[in-house]
Amino acid sequence: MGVCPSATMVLLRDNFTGVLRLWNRPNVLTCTSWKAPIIWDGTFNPDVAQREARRQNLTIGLTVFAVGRYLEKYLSHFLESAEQYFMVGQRVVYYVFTEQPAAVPRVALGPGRQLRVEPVMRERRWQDVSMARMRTLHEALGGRLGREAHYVLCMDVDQHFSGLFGPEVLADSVAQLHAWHYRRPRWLLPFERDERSAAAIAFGEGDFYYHAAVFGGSVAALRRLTAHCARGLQLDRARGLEARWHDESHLNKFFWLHKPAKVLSPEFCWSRDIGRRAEIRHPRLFWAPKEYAEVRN
Ligand code: 2GW
Ligand code: MN
Repeated sequence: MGVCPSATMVLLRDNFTGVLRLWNRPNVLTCTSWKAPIIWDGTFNPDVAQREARRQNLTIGLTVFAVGRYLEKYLSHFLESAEQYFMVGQRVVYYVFTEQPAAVPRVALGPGRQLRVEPVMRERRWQDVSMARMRTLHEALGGRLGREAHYVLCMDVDQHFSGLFGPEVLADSVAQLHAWHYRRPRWLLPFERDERSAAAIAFGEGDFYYHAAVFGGSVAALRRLTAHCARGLQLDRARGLEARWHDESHLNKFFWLHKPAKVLSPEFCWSRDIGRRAEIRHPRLFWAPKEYAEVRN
């Protein structure tokens, strides 16, 4: 990994990031070949991003699905940690999608922060729970969520915040580097390779492998993203196919075709199971330990 020579330029042009601490980060890739910043701790000034977001009077949405056992198991910790670390000082609206609205924990919310519960149906297979999110998000973005938020982050629920996760992450479209794959050579990335799938990415294609546990952007950009992914999932289903990593495979195809405007380093969604890495200074979000046997049906 090398320093992108134009990282300074990119950061200067970006309203949501500062340049003050850029040079603390010599050993990681800080911009993509299409000149989007890859943000690492030390490459942005959170105070500049904070002030800029306040000046624009932004409302930031955070969507999360909590269906079946995932509700009792993960939702409180996710929301309580979000109250502590997510977009502190901004106007925030949480959208919790669940089939058990009455069971949503009552988390004390700070000023300017709201929580809305959106009822969804329960899917039979866990793959369908995960994949149905794209269609549901698309509809929500076309409704109240889309009217009240300027930017939206869409996240998995089986994780919790561990550090400030602020407006420095905002951009028209935002993708998350996958913690397990960011150091791997391109041919080893787990893209869908079956050419018959709408999510197919050929060998020699694909920029990075992105994690579907965190993605975001403006409402308009997310409408396009969710439409693309929902359509791809539907096309595959009609052909009796299911991509290797479900909705995540389609998300990766979308970001290959429509490059993200900002990329988050793995610090923004880290797994403790990976162990210590010199470049991971300040994890902002941790995966919950995987207990598939317990929660998968
Ligand atoms: C999912 C799988 C197996 C059993 C249950 C569920 C499940 C997921 C569920 O019962 N209830 C539920 O609300 N979910 C939601 O879907 C929840 O928000 C969860 O975080 C999300 C994705 O499922 P998860 O976190 O178990 O999958 P991961 O962590 O392996 O996720 C990656 O791959 C997925 C596709 O296989 C998605 O693309 C996900 O965004 C990725 O992070
Ligand atoms: Mn997850």
